[in-house]
Amino acid sequence: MTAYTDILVDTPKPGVRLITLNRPKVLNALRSTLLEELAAAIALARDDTDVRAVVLTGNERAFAAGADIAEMADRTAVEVVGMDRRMAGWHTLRSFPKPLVAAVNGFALGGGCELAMCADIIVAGEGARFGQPEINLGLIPGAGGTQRLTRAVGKSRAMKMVLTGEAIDARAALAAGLIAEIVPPELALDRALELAEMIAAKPPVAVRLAKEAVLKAQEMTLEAGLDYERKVFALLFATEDRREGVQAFLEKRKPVFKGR
Ligand code: DAK
Repeated sequence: MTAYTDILVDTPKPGVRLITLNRPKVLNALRSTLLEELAAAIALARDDTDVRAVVLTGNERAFAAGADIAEMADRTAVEVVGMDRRMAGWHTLRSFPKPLVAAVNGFALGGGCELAMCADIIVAGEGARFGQPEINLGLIPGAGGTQRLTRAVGKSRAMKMVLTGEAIDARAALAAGLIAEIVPPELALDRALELAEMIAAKPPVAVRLAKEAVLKAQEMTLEAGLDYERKVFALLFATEDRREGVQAFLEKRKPVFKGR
């Protein structure tokens, strides 16, 4: 397995890859090395047919407190415009085709909140805090915060977070639809792994297309989205796993999915 300095990579359950951000002393600040390692690990998970779902987590104090402010301090605008590798890393995360579940405890701020929002499902421990405090640094969110957060929680709540820099707690994040569940902090990772394991046991082609279809809902008109869904639905009738799923139901047995 590849050697990393800023992340830990593990396969705790069949089909489930776990990636842990591992810069605890600086609350998992997202320096370039970390983002590059994370993108590399995600790309490996994408290309490994044995990986059916990924869980991304931090530690009990922080999921990630944002970009590494010390690393950013002396950057010029020209350097930021030319950060193609960093942008490519974010793109790898955003376009990951398999289910990504985030287990968030503590701070998910700035780039950390944007990273959590790359996940398909966010499970938060009580005490988690989500925020976009870039305004306090004379910046705005730079990895999708103004766009993803607005789609997730609506204009008014997104405006409040982006313009004031104030974080919201897990309860408010749940009410706003930013996260899927709140659990006691010590159970956040277990619950995320449990969800990932459930998904990993489902037919992978249907899972992939289901993820794609739900994401389309954020980009397409309703009519175009419904049309897209109908075509994908019909396409799945061509898979062996669909036949197996239906057959297993009729025969009152557990299905054995093969990803075909
Ligand atoms: N960067 C670097 N170090 C950080 C950090 C960060 N974002 N956040 C915390 N740390 C470090 C602290 O400096 C401290 O280090 P030592 O002093 O012990 O050496 C250690 O972590 C513990 O932090 P605190 O002592 O501050 O702990 P507290 O509990 O008192 O406060 C806090 C926790 C999370 C409220 C506070 O640390 C804080 O406000 N942190 C900064 C949060 C923040 O402003 N985040 C947004 C950063 S800007 C881009 C895309 C995206 C971005 C940039 C570019 N491109 C595509 C180009 C994203 C930008 C951002 O995220």
